[in-house]
Amino acid sequence: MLLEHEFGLREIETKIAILREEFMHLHDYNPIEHVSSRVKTAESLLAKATRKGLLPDMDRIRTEITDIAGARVTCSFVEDTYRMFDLLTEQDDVELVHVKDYIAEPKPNGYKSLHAILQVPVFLSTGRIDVHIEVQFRTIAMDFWASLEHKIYYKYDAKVPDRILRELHDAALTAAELDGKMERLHRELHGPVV
Ligand code: 0O2
Repeated sequence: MLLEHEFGLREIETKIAILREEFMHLHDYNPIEHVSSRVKTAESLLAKATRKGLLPDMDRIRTEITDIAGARVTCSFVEDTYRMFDLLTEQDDVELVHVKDYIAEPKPNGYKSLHAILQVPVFLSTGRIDVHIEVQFRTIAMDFWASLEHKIYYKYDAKVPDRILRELHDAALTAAELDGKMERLHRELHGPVV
């Protein structure tokens, strides 16, 4: 199952790489800062399946754990996150299963990102299988905030003091302000991309 998801993830990574290169070729502009991806380890998948009471039903694990494979696309500006989301999900062989727009509606702690669960076909020697891939689109500022928040959350073993939670929330607002400012400046210098 992990290998099948690895294959699906590679397809998504290739699609993103093609979009990025074509975009640079057509518009002389790179909307993606970086892309990272991972497939859950067997241990982490087993732990999540156990937590959700899905064992030993492999079909339920396959349909209910939709982040076995994930890619994170860090974009320059907010409009690029939506643009990349649209370009990827409009493709014929990509089915959008579910979307959570934490950019439009941030989580109470301040977390922002656009999450998409995609379904892509993988063609094996035994035939076609469909796998779910989670893709997160975010800006550099959102990514900076999320990685720091993640570290703090683990440092305090999920019991983060209120003062730090408030400061993190403030920092998320500052990051959003910076995103807005940078995007305005970029538009002023270059105009809209397309
Ligand atoms: P990892 O190591 O990044 O994979 P789920 O339990 O995933 O099925 P949930 O929580 O509704 O259901 O999924 P959601 O909201 O789409 O979030 C899943 C992932 O988004 C998380 O994966 C994180 O990567 C990221 N994320 C969501 N909320 C936060 C947040 O408040 N702070 C930070 N830093 N990241 C967040 P995992 O599995 O937690 O970890």
